[in-house]
Amino acid sequence: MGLKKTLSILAATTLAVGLLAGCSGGQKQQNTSSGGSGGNSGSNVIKIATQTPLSGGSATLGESIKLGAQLALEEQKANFEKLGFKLELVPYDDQGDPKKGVANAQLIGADKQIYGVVGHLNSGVAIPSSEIYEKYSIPMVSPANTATDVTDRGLKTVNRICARDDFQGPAGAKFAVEKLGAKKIFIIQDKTAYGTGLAEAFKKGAEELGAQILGFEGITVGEKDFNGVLNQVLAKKPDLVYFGGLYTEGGLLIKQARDKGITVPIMGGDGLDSSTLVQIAGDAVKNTYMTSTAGLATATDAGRQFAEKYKQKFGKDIESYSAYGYDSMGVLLKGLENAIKANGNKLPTRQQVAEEVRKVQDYQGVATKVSFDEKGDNKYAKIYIYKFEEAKYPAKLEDEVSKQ
Ligand code: ABU
Repeated sequence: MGLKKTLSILAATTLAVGLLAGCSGGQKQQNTSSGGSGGNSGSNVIKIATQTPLSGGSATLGESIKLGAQLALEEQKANFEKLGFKLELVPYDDQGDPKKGVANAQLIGADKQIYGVVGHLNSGVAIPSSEIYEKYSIPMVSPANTATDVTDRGLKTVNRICARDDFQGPAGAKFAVEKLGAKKIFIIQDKTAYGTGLAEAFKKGAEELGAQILGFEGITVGEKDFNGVLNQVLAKKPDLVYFGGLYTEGGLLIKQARDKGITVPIMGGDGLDSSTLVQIAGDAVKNTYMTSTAGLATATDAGRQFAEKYKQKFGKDIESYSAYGYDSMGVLLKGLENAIKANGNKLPTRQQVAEEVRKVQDYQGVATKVSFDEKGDNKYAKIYIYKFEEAKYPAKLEDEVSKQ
C-alpha cells in the first residue's frame, strides 16, 4: 500500500472515531483544532461543558446535574454579554463509563472554545477524565465526586464542592455505631473507585468505634440478582448492612434483602441519594439510612425557590445533585468572570480561568457555600444523614455533620 493511501485511511479513521465519540451523547462535534491552554482568539463565544451520565443506570442523577448547570449558565448569559461574551453550554454524556468520559475529555480539550467542565457524577469516570482536563488546563468543578483520589492527586484544575468519602464514611460509621447501636456490620460494595473507597472509609470508622465487621463483599455494577451475597448476610446475622454503591444496584439489593427477611437497618452513602432509589425499592426502602453530601434543598428559602424554578423550566422535581450542578456552574462562572476582569475584559487563557476558579472564596450557592482549599476540596462541605421511614424521599434530616 502506498504512503498516500495509508495516510488517507488514517485520516478517515481518525475522523470516524472522533465523530463516533462525540455524537453518541447528542452533543455536536466541536471545533477540534489543536487544544492546549491558549485562548479562543477571534471569537466571543465561551463554552462550558457538562460531563455526566445522560443515559444508562445513573442517568437520573447525571441529568439532574446537567439541568442544574444549564439553569445557572442561562441565568448568567446576560451578565457575560455585558462583558462582551456569549456563553454556551455543551453537554456530554459520559454514560458512567471511564472510557467514554476520557474520549469526551479529549474532544473537550481539543475544542478551544471550551473553558470549563461541570462534572462528573461517577468518581471512577472523573479520575481518568480529569487527567485530560489537567493536560489542557481546563478547570473542572465537580458537584458529586466524593472519592478521595479525585483531589488527592494534586491536580491544579480539579475542584469539588461536595464532601469527600474519608469524611462521609466515618460520619456514617459514627451514626451507625453510636446512634443506631450497630455492633456487628456486614459491608457490601460495588467494586468502583467510589463504592470501594466509601465502604473502606466506613469500615475503618466503624472498627475504630469498636464495631465488628462480619463481611466485606463485592458486587458488580449492572448485576441484578444479589441472592448470593444476601445469603451470606443471612448466615452472619449482622445488626446493620452497609452498602457502598449507587442507587440502581442499591435499590435492588434493599428490595431483595427485605424479601429474604433481612429487617435490620441498611445504610448507604450519597450514591443512594436519588428519587429512583424509592422507585426501585418501593416499600422495602423503609429502615434504610443514607449519608449524603447533599442537604435537604427545600430546607431554605433559596433552595425552595430553586426547586420551583427548576420545576417550572424542566417540568421535573429536583434531585439531590440538581442544586450542586447549579452551584458548580455558578462557581465556575465566577472564576471565569474574575479571569476576564483580571485580563482587562479580554478573553483569558484556560489556565487563567483555572487559577481564578481555585481562588474563589466564600461563594454563596443555593446548596452550599464554597471556598476551595489547596487541593480543590470545599472547606464548607458537610454530610447530611437521612432515614427512609416510608416509600418516599425523606422530608427531614436525622443529622448534619460539619468538618471539625
Ligand atoms: N458520590 C456519589 C456519586 C458516585 C461517585 O462519586 O462516584
